Amino acid sequence: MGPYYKPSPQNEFLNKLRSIAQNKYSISIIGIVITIVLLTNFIIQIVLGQLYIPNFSSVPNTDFFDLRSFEGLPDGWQHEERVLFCVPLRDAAAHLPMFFGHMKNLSYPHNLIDLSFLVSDSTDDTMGVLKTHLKEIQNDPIKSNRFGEIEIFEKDFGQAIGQGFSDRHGFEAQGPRRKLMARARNWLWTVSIKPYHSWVYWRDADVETVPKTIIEDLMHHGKDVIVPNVWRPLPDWLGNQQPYDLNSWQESEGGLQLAKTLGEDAVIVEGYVEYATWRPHLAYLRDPYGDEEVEMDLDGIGGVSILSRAKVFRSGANFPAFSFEKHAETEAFGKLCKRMGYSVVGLPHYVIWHIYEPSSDDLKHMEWMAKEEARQIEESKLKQFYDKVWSEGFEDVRDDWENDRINIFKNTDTNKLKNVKVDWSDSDNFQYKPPLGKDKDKVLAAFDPQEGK
Ligand SMILES: Nc1nc2c(ncn2[C@@H]2O[C@H](COP(=O)(O)OP(=O)(O)O)[C@@H](O)[C@H]2O)c(=O)[nH]1
Ligand SMILES: [Mg+2]
Repeated sequence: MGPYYKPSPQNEFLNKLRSIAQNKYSISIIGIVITIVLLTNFIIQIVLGQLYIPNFSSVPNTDFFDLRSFEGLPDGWQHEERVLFCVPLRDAAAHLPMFFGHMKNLSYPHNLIDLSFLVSDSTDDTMGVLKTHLKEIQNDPIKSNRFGEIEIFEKDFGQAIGQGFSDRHGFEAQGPRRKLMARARNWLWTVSIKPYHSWVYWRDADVETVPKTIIEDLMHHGKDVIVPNVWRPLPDWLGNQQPYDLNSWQESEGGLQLAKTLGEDAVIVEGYVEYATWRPHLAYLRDPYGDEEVEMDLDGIGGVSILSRAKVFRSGANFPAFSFEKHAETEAFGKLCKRMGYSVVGLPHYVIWHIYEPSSDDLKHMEWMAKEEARQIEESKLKQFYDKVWSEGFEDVRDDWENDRINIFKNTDTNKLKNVKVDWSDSDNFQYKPPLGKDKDKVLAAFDPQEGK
């Protein structure tokens, strides 16, 4: 047995120090490890954009939205991004069956599309027809055909201009009409946009032909605001097809000069001779064989089919219902977005087709064509009748006479058959004997056979 060892107070103190030092060492190692783990986690969260998410599930009637999650990705459909689909409607009952035909075919996941309609100043049954179609599509046995949330708004703005083609497209009507449409559009998106919408898509009801992939086709360009080219079919007698939407254009020197000459409240409307701006129009740059992916920077845009990131609206863009840079509505929206630093783009070779509606002149011409056709039918009937009367009342002997004539003349007209030659050689020896008796005063006619040779 070894000697009993009683640690001295001095030794005890040293031992304590030693063990604390050992513990501290391990504590600091643990501390470093924890710090590294936390830091790594923090960095990963920053990179993935997932910082702290507060949980409000315990607070009744409370929703939390991290708005960074709804920025609008080029492949939004892969990220469950929701699209607010806005449709302004006025006297559109006749177009709705066609419109819903397109809606059924849309390839963007329907459950991610929220529909929003604004019905204004309609004299037809737009609301009733809308309801019928919505009822049908939302009760589709195939659930994937049904859309997300649907909202319908009704508000009249007192639109005084008729909804006929020539009423709407007359030059004088443009300013007031465009301002009023701008108000309608603003009412529509402001009441319907939700924090969870990443995109806003605007579509007119009267589009005749459009790819079912339209939303993805526009979205994958990853632009803040983007429009397709819009044309319309025409009847043969008008040349088959024509650019429709002249509101999508690039600013030009001519346009800027014109704007300077106009009053503060003036609204330039593109595509009218009254306002010659010489701007390049998206519509006219179409090449039917061109690459559909080609982009063109735009300043003004048309409203037939616009895809826009929702943040564009959230950050304050709208459809000016007043003169903004001498424009209003969608053209001014394009200009405003450009001013706000957003990308505004059009696709010259990617085309959708607006319906053909005859103008008043077209209608007049069509009326004339219909009358002309009826007249020609009547005329041909009359001709048939007279032909019949003629053939029955008179015997047509023209063919017989032709044959007779040949037969008669082949025996009488011998000129061609026989070459008549007169022998004048003995004429010089001709002895003239003056007549006698009652003819004695007669004289020979002065005739010289050589004369006129
Ligand atoms: N809410 C509302 N919608 C309208 C009004 N005017 C037209 N629309 C709708 O807006 C879209 C575009 O209108 P449209 O007359 O076809 O324009 P255009 O093709 O440029 O002449 C269509 O879906 C119309 O039904 C209006 O005053 N109020
Ligand atoms: Mg239209």
